[in-house]
Amino acid sequence: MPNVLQYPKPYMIRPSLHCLQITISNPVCCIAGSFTALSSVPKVLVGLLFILFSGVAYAQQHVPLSDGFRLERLRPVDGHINAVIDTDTYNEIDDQFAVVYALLSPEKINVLAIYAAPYLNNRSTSAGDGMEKSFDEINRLMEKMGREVPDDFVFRGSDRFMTDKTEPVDSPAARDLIQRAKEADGPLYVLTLGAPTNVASALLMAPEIAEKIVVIWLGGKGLNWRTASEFNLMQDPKSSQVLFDSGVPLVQLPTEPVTSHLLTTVAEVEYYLKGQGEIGDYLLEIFKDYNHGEPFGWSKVIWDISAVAYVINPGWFATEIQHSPILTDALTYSVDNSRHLYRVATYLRRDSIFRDMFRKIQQHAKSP
Ligand SMILES: [Ca+2]
Repeated sequence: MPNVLQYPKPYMIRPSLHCLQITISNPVCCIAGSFTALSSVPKVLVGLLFILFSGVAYAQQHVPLSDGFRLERLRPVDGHINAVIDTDTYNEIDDQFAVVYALLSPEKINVLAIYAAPYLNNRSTSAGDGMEKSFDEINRLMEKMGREVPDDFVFRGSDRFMTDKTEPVDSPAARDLIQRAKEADGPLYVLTLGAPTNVASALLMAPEIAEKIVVIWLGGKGLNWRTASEFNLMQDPKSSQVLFDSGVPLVQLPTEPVTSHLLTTVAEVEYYLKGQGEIGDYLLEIFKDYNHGEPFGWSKVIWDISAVAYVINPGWFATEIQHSPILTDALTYSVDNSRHLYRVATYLRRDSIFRDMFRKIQQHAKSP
């Protein structure tokens, strides 16, 4: 007979689903599970308390915000907001649309600063090179919009990805975000359009800014997808884990199956943007240049405009409040219903978003 059957049944702790979920995130619960072998009531009670407080401690190890406070910050955006944009602008061609769209929406968004984010793909030789190319592209966009770049408006970000989720990458962007967050009267929205290295680093360098910012992140896949992995998340898994673990008020806009609806075509972009000022022609040019293959029947997702559209009109999105997932090292989601809450999008209205963006670029071209 196995020894376990000899223990008195009244004192056994059957591992509940809740305990198993905590065990995933906190190995100390495995120790707590060993109390199954104990045979006195007080020890069992101590074990239960240990399990309970272990879970609470994990959920709050980064930022001691209450879910009430977090839910208030996660309410759909209403009215005029202050925002910064964190963008890997040159990694492909969608950040450019997003930056222009945000700057042409002053009725809703007061853009305080733009941060260059790192990326590494066939349009860069390293994460740092990608950040530099993004920095140049932000300034190019400003020039083509006929805008002078104010001092302290465009900042270089991380020159590398995080290698450990306790070690931030210091950068002018991370420092500016910390300073602006600390000085902000109301919530500062951080429109995060790439690998979240800059934002996660700022949260590690100054965890208290979680009380002052709301992160709107285009990244990861939907919670029911077979993997969480996509370009923004997989480039810097450590910073992505920080975002999900930190407790910062977070709105996730997944790629598939949500922002993947933001498809457009050469025919459509040409119809609405050709001849619509220097910036309209530039956006058309980079859109057409992006496809070096067969353009017949081709469409392209302009992912990043989702984060801008969300703060302009959250009514264009369907969202849910969920427990923040655990992003595993295998880049899958794990569930722990003792974790803090966040908001995740499940659907968006593609036509309303493109209609608003195309209209604003046309109006800009007509303005003196
Ligand atoms: Ca991007």
